[in-house]
Amino acid sequence: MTIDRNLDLFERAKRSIPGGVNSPVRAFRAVGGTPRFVQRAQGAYFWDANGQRYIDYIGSWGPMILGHGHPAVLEAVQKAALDGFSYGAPTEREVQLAEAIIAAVPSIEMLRLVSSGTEAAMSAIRLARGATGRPKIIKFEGCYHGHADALLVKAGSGLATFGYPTSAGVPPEVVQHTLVLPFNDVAALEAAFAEHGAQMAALMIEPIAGNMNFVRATVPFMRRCRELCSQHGALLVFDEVMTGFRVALGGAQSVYARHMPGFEPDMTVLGKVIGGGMPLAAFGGKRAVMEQLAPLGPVYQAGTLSGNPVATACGLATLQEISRPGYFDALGARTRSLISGLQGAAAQAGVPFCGDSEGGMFGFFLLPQLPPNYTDVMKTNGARFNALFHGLLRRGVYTAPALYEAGFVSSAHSADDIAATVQAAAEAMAGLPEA
Ligand code: KE4
Repeated sequence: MTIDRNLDLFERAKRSIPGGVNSPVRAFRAVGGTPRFVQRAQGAYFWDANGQRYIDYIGSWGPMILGHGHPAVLEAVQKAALDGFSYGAPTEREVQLAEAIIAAVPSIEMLRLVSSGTEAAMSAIRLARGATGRPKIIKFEGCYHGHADALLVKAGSGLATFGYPTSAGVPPEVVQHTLVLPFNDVAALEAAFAEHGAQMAALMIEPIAGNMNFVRATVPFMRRCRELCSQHGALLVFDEVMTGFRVALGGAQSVYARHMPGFEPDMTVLGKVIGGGMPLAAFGGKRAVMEQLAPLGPVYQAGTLSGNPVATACGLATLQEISRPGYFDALGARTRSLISGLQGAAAQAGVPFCGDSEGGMFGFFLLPQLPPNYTDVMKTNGARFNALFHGLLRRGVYTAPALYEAGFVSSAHSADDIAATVQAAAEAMAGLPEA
């Protein structure tokens, strides 16, 4: 009888780590089954505890845009580690990384490096409140900005009422200033600003919402976000932890600027790709706002490992590789070929399917058309999604273990990997349970 080392490790892990994982989505609770414990990864692949190879469309939830173990990144990390792991003092490489990010994202004049997207988003909210002297913030249903208390909120009863905590341990008064609105709903947005505009510090949004799979903010909706923030003196904060340096070198904001010349958010939150797989994130924006941060200004923010010298080496080497001419054109074409291949397989199997992608980020739905908001995303038949997930997994294709998560293609994914994935999907779709 063959031993399943993933199962053994999962049972062992559950004895010392809550749920056996260090982040909930890894536990496969939404899709069922046993999480794959990764032994090693290289390029577009990882191998699990049983030695089974998978084509990896998660890539650490976005950071591994070059694929695992890119030689130039590996060399940079190995070299940096020899010079020391952490100093708690400034280094030249932090300045180089800040300059590289600022060069790629024109809306950012200054930034602060931190260690996670949660920390970056939390700090951006505090800074927005400190800079404006206002308490209230808007977020959108289906958008996730990390697990800071003020952002663990679900929509209130009425559209313009404040939210309720989504987690135990968050007292209602902590989220009393957080308004949760439906994504892509201009009327709800206008009502919220009409009622609370004078108190509004910030509107935080995932421009392409990867935490409800892949839902774009429409251009008219994004235009109103920008207009209403400007009109009421609130800061428009783009959470580009997932989309930054993933959908384009300039992030999703550069995609919107193509439709609205001159479009810029006031602040941007970054993570994932800028660390290249090491713990590193950032938040940045206009100088006048950023200079409100300690030690210059009254808004406190700090971190022992912020700007860590090994992480900045990893991030800088990653950004250098993805800044090469034509990198995103090629990555975008490869990702589109995956979506069109899956669409063809679904049509062949008579399965309702739609998908979308931008750069190296994609999403697909077992729905006839792209959903504009979280309510519609969740109309997906969960049993069918889970059957497809496991059908792909059994065939060595690792996609997101939840229907509200996005997928990621790296520049290490070959045309053959895409073809193998489409073939696996065609076989898996042929046997899906009825909707
Ligand atoms: P972290 O604290 O996990 O580094 O970043 C939080 C965060 C902030 N903003 C956006 C848009 C994000 O997508 C994330 C984290 N993304 C999830 C995937 N949906 C990370 C995976 C996980 O939670 O394990």
